Amino acid sequence: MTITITAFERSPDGGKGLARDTRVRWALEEVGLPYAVRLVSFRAMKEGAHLALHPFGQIPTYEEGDLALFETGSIVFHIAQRHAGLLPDDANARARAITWMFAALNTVEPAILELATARIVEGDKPWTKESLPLVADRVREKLKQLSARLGDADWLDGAFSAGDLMMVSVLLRLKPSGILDEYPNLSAYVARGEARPAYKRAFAAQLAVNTGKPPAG
Ligand code: GTB
Repeated sequence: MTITITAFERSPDGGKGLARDTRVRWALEEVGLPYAVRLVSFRAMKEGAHLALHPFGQIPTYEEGDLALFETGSIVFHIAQRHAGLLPDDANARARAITWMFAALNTVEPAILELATARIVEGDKPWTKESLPLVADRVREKLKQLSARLGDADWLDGAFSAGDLMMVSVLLRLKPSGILDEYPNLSAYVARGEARPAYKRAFAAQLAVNTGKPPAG
């Protein structure tokens, strides 16, 4: 059955892979599922056809037969549940991998989004000069805790899982800030994620959309 996802017609990051279709592409690449991409403009995202798929008028969405999903957590979980490669077979290990997906989205990502909002959306506001260091420290607190848990392991709980895919995707958003470099084991963790062939294919595919050039190779 054809899988179709949506992505920005032109991502504001110009193809750095920070828009959330990248994590869905990555999950699909990890499990070896082919997919099609429908590109949507900012205007189309807020109109009827897209709103029927995504009530909040955002990307990405996921269509497979008569199933339509939104929210990257739900989409990646759906892919991971139905296809081998992203969740362990052992029930307890599987539950822990799912826990890391939730931790990435509910505990780590909100702090990172707050920082992105302070820097990009509110960068010119009078209060940002004072609030930015506080917001950055809230991110550091989460990174310190995550770094302590990861230690010198390659992945968060044994083999690479959907939990790592989501955590690396969330942490990638920090790259432009330089904060990630303060935690060498976390920057190495993110680099390990980026080095995965499936991530490289996902990144190249979204870059091709944003540069108009087909992926190399
Ligand atoms: N919780 C939802 C999910 O995980 O699926 C959030 C989806 C979401 O935020 N989608 C964004 C969107 O559609 C794109 S990814 N925004 C348009 C809108 O709300 O009108 C967020 C994003 C956008 C741009 C960059 N960037 O340029 O660096 C990074 C991340």
